[in-house]
Amino acid sequence: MSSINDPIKGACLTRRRFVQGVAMGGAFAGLGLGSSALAAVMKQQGPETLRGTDFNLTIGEQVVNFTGAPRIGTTVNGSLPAPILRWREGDTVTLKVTNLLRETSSIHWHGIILPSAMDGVPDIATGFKGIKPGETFTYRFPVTQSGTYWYHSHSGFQEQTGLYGSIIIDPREPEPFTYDRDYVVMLSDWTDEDPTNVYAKLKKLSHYYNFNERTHADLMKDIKEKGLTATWNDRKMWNQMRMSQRDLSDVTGYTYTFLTNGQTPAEGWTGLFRKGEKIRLRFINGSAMTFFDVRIPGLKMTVVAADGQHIEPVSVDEFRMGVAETYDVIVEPKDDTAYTIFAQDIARSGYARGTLTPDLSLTATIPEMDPVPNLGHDDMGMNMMNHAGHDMSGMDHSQHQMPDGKMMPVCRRPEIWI
Ligand SMILES: [Cu+2]
Repeated sequence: MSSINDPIKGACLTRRRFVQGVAMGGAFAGLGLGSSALAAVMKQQGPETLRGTDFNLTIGEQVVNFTGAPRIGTTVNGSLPAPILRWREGDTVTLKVTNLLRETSSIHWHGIILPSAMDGVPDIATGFKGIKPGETFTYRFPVTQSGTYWYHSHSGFQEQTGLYGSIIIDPREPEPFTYDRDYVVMLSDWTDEDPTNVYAKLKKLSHYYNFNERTHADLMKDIKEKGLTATWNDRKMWNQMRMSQRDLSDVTGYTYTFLTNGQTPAEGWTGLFRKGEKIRLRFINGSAMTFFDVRIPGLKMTVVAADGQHIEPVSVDEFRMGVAETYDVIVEPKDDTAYTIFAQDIARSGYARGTLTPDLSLTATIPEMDPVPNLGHDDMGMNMMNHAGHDMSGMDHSQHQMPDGKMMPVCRRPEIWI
């Protein structure tokens, strides 16, 4: 049932396809804005917010440039990340999704409770075979929940190449906390490489992007500190699993540029505030492969929701986000100071960065990355399902049936390359 092989066949983003994609990007010029102009708009503003009950979303290709080298990204309405969708609990939303790619596409509404036929995972959602090139699929479903969620392609490597966006659902009833303004902080990972190549390299050599494997010197140090028997037993367990304590990420900053709302660490994304305000930050890990450790030096974060669900508020200095998770936190800057939102990848190979500031002329220091952590055996626990229900083992768990007969979507994620 595992569909590990499908995405290779389905994606086929060959070099030639990229070249074709450039021509495709040119087609956007006909819409009034050249692709470079659109890219410039995106850089300044991040994704736009679409509100209401009726949405037209067009999946296409677009020239993007995150590293100095132009590449083709997968976009929605010319935007990477895709537009922020703002719904209202209790409404019925209609989303007409048109696929201008040359391959089948799909949009899966992550964490949204809906009828199976609307779930958007090809061959899993009832009767849904994906959206063929040139076709429009109309999703329509009642919005029965509130909170921070996201959506993404469930076809080929389109999520890795940019097809992901945020969903904010405003609640009918007041929430158990207040805030003055809110921002989406969408973290993601971009690679200039063709994801098909990244995948192929990992199939051949799973450590390809991991430069932090433990060395002989580490071994001698362990023996000195823990003694030979303890070290031996420890290593034996890792070796039996054919893993190591440094198996933090299969794909790292060696190929990835980590993005905050589509902005590179060099540019950074900026959110403005007024001193004394309570700011709700809606963190979403929309990456294909990356776990992030998130902190804002100088600010306590009060986590008020996880994966869209209210939780008993907890105040933290840092939290770890798995792929596809969302966390809502509230921060209250007391000074007219700029703060860095710092999201290091778990392997410390890079970071995503944003700034919260009362004044665009202020800058905040960017901290050094922390040392590479070693995993404990618990971190590699036999439960390979991450917090959001994403299967980290590459197996296919499709959907869960809810008590009322509705399907609670759980992503099948061939794009997680483990
Ligand atoms: Cu998902």
